[in-house]
Amino acid sequence: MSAARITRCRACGSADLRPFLSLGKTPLADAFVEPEQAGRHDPSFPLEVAWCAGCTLVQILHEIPPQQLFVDNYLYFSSFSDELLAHSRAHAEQLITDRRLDGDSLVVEIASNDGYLLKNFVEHGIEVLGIDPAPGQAEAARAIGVPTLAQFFGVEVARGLVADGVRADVIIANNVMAHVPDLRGFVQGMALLLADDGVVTIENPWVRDLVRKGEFDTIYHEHHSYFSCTSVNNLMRDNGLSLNDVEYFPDLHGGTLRWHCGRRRNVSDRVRTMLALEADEGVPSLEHYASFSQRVDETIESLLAMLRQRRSAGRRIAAYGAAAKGSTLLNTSGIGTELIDFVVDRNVHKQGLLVPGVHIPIRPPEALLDEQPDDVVILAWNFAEEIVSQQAEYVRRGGTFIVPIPEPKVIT
Ligand code: JHZ
Repeated sequence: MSAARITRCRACGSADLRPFLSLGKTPLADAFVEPEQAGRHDPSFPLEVAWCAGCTLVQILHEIPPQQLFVDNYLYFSSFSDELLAHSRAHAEQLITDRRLDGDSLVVEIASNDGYLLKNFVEHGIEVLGIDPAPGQAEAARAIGVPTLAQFFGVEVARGLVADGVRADVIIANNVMAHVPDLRGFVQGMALLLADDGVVTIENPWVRDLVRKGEFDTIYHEHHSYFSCTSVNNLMRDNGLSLNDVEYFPDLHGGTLRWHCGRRRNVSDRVRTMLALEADEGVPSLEHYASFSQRVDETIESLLAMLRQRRSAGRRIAAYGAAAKGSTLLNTSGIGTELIDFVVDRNVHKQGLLVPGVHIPIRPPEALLDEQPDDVVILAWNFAEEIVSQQAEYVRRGGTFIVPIPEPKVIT
């Protein structure tokens, strides 16, 4: 298995890509390892990030075939976070009201995972179609009544659906656009599938917050692109959609934007304000990213110093959340079982396996009360509040939670 290095921007085709950060070589963040393979050295691939002078899109340069990322090695199930489920329900209810959806409407979700979002429309008698190539997740979605096409979405799939007479009133693409190597085909496919007066809503972490809050661990091979409002505006305009509205969710996945797009141009003041804010802060420029590499080094050094100091004082350390970002943090920092005994995670599909690269064992959350480690590093820091409230008993018994990002900090 090898990673191909791209030479042209995946959004605008420019050959002027300027690298600004290298995270070395890391294993695939969701390629969890069977305990029998503990002795092996996992394949790892360069993780290098660049800015495009043509359209300002931030992107990684090495591409792993999507089949390996999302079919062969993908145990992420969306339904393990109550906060994400609540956010998704609110999103569905807002769409039902704003778009006056009813039994004659069709909602398509790309990367519908285990049906965590579409199930809300099904409850209201609205027709849905999920599209997701991950076999276990597609199966779980079907089992709860969400019809799902187990495929990668792109212009070909859209053409096939349109040929069958399918047109979507709403297309939802949450946390998937970053995963797509052929961005233009992806957006053109959505433009094709969308009804004339339909809406596309797209959510993705905001690259402005990634930099501002030092969220370097969200950079891994699954995430080909890191979006700003400016780069999304360019991408939509060039591929048959118009960016018409934008919402900001500061706490979701470290800071998420929801872009509303349509076939017709109807641009809101919120879009103009957001584009102006990004221009003011310099988000579209290369200078914005110039000192990021140094910031990453500083975060890693202070996390290592903190954990080593606590470990040498005799404290036992565990971690919470076998998240993809956790794999990235541990591998880029070189933190293994010499510092962290085990990681806990609610996702039953990950329990019993080892974190890629560093091979720390993954156990159910109950292990925190069984073992009562002194410190727990929250690798899924985006859900820190939810996790700490679930683990009130661990804290009551004297346990300590640490968040690693933006700076390592004890929070309980
Ligand atoms: P979480 C995934 O990244 C993968 P990850 C993907 N590439 C992507 O883009 C983002 O999501 C959006 C567990 N957990 O969601 C569940 C508990 O155990 O931050 C997950 O394994 N108990 C598609 O993997 C992990 O933590 C809990 O109470 O970085 C969180 O992973 C909660 C809330 C979560 O995404």
